[in-house]
Amino acid sequence: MNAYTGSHTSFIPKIAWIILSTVLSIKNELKCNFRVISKWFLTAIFALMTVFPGGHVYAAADAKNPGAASGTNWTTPANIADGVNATYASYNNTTQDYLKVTNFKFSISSAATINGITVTRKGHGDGVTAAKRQYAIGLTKDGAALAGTAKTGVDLPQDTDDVVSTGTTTDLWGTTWSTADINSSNFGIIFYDNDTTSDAIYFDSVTITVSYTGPSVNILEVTYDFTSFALNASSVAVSSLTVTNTGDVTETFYIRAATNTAGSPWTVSADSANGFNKLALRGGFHPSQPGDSQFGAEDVINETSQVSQTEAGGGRYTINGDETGVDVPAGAKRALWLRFTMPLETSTTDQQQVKVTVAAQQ
Ligand SMILES: [Ca+2]
Ligand SMILES: [Ca+2]
Ligand SMILES: [Ca+2]
Repeated sequence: MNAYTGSHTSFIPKIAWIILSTVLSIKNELKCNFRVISKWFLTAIFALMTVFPGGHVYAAADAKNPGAASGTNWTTPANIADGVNATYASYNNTTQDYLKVTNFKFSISSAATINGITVTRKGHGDGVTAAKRQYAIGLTKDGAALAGTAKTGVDLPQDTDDVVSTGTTTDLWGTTWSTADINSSNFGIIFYDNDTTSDAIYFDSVTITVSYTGPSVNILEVTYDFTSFALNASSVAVSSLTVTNTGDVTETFYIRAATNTAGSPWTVSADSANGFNKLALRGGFHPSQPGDSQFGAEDVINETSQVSQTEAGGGRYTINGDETGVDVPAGAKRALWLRFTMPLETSTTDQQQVKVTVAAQQ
């Protein structure tokens, strides 16, 4: 087995996805045959908090040996933290003394929310029955006492190691965790014998996985409306949407859009071409209002969440690189400008809404 002894892994859904949705209301007024004059209004902002379950949940892994392991009546307790395969912290006693494994050196952003903790251990027992090989496991905040609820009756295999995880990405072990708790050198694991038999139990290594959702982004509420314009016409917003990184770490913004009217026949073009019942939307971060022609084809906002780029990196969602949604410092604001192109033709004169969503990735 090549597992790290006493190492830890911080395997993290690292993205704080706070979704900020701007609703563009589009009011169509039938003026003459085959021609629709439209107004679109930016009327409201909705702030929704969502964790994307799919392609935009990022994971990071970090593996280090913990700095400490100790336990009364445990034999060579530090062997669970030595990074050496098949060296064991073992216990062969009739009491339930703690093996305390700490100093995992997590450094999770203080803006994050801790969602779950998983412990993965490698070990075995000598006992000839399953009950004689069982142990209990819990977490500690102070390096000495259990925090929350220990899990008892966890099995070890006989004679030969296996690697087993306890806890889940949403299991908080019966208590709450601040990032300071997790980042503390006293955060760690407590093992103890599950019963009063003296059959030896052995632990070679252990890892901790902390799952969290991280820092936030916010969009400031603005209200504005646009002058009327016709089918197949384009218009650039007269004012910008302010997107603020309200987290405490550097973030990069993602943008997507979708029609937001129930039963709408309209769709958002995947590229920059409008069509029948198909609108086109582009966006760009810039300090001042861009001209219509300054939006490039790469600036299209469609139903797929796409990452901001630098000008050199492709130019998506930037006008000329003066302002971008890339590596936005904590607390910084960016001005997002939208360019809307009406469908070529439409089968509806009902008011339509388009929702623009901005998300952030650490
Ligand atoms: Ca070891
Ligand atoms: Ca026992
Ligand atoms: Ca661009």
